[in-house]
Amino acid sequence: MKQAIRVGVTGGAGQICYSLLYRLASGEVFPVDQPIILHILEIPEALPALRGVVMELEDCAFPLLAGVVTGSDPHKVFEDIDYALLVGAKPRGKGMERADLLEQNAKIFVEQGKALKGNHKVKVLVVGNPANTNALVLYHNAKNVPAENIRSMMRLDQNRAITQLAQKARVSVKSVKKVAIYGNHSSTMVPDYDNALIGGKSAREVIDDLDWLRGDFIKTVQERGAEVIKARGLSSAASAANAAIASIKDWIYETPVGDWYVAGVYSRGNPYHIQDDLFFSFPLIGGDIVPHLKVDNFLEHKIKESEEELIKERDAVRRWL
Ligand code: NAX
Repeated sequence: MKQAIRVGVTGGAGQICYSLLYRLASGEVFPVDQPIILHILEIPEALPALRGVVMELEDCAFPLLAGVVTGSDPHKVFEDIDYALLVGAKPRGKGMERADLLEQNAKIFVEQGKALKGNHKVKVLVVGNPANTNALVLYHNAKNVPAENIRSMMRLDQNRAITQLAQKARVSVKSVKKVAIYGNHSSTMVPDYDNALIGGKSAREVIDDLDWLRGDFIKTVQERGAEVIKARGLSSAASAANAAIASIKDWIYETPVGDWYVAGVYSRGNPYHIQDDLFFSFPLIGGDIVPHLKVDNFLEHKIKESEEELIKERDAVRRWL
């Protein structure tokens, strides 16, 4: 039997993990017959609920699940992990200012960064919001974890954009390729209609409705999370877990020819002159940012706005970097 890989997951008793953990344990992510050990971190108050989640994992009798480690101390739970899916975060409470949200989450990601210090092999996907800035805080505190081993999740935004384009063009999602999202995972994110392809042709030409592309398309993708909350009474969980699974697959398998994927990556030396020292979403092939893409002035302006928002977020957590 192959040696098990160790997958750290935080926020194990939360909504996203109620889908994510079972999909990881089912063996759908890693290459065939790869045993996995889950290392699940939760805050002390949520450990009893996590016990229930683990009981259900046991009751699935997943053949590839070789063990489950749980606890509240990241220094112990993260020991020797190969992957870290950092889902747990502090939600925005009633009346909480964005600066407080950034600060409270920064503290979490300082600690988790320190717990990963010196782990050269770990691949870290930050899901918990504000995901891009949490990833930046983590990077600055996880000494010796290479910048290219840390990403923030943007795949849900990409999937949302793919579906919107497919529905508008009345085609299958399979026909929609090269959808990029730039910037922050927030309401300033920028879905790119200029480089997307539908059935191999420019999405802009196929849809032939620039007002829709600049208006409803972008707005729907940016506000989809809030719409799900309105409809379901709870935030996106199954689709977020699905995007986390896809993000790991994007990372470890070859990018299909004729397509790309998106993730928030460390901006140092990027080909688009986005400021250094941010986690910024770009289209990627393999591990590399796709260079030389052109967008119209409308999108370019929006990308600048998202960059400015990330710079402000960085300013708010400066003392944790
Ligand atoms: P829940 O509130 O259901 O679960 C979060 C869990 O994290 C809770 O069980 C909580 O106890 C735990 N937690 C809090 N602090 C922790 C810490 N320091 N260590 C370990 N666990 C901790 O939220 P859920 O719906 O699961 O969403 C999780 C996070 O994902 C949120 O921050 C959410 O905003 C974010 N999202 C990010 C997305 C992205 O595309 N990047 C999309 C989906 C989602 O909104």
